[in-house]
Amino acid sequence: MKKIIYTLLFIFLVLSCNNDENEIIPPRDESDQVIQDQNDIENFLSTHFYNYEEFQNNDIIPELVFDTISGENLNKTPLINQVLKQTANYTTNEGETIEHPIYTLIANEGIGNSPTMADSIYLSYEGILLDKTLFDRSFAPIWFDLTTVVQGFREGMPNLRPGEFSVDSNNVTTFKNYGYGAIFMPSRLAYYNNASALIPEYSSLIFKIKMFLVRETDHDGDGIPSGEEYDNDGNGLPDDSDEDGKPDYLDNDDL
Ligand SMILES: [Ca+2]
Ligand SMILES: [Ca+2]
Ligand SMILES: [Ca+2]
Ligand SMILES: [Ca+2]
Repeated sequence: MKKIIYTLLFIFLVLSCNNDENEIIPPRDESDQVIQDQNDIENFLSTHFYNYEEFQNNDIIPELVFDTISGENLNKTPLINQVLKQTANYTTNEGETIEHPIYTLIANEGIGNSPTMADSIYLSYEGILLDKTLFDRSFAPIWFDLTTVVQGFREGMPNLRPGEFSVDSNNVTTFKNYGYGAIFMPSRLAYYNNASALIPEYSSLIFKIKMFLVRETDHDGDGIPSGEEYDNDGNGLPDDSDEDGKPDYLDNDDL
């Protein structure tokens, strides 16, 4: 009996030691990771192009496709010459603010007014890794409240513009002239060290987005659009002017 107890105790100790080891790996330093992510993204953008010729010569908006610049495609213009580069601030738990690049490709311009970072968008999306593995997609258009998505998605979205739609006699809705593009974001503006089944930790992500509609929001109903009170100091976090723990866009007595 004693032997069994000692054996169980030993197994318990081994298991708990292993758990400790798993728990003490701290996340990587954000300032180091962003350099690596920027290199990886810019390498992708320099070695790939998109089917821009199809977008130019087509009444119907084609699907956005990335391919490598090689062989018969050696003369194609690389994405790096076509994307818009901006920086977004990421604020760490310690309060340090670190600049992160976001790259946006606009393949089709769109016609409506761009959303703010806090609006709701009706869109289709496809998420891929830098090795072009698909990790997520919408099978039908979906409404997204931009305050609930990853920072890179939220901060890149105001570069795109929505389109227009018509409904035919069979109640089928058709969208046209919508904004279509892609956002390339470093891992800290996506899921960072939170790996999931299809997204390894520290993955930079690419989202292809068709922006169909934009709906302005006023989450707290105080008459101030959420976009105007979301992140005016630009630190990547929702502002909280009266420091009561409720961000301005959810606080109807903040001013
Ligand atoms: Ca408001
Ligand atoms: Ca802020
Ligand atoms: Ca507040
Ligand atoms: Ca408010």
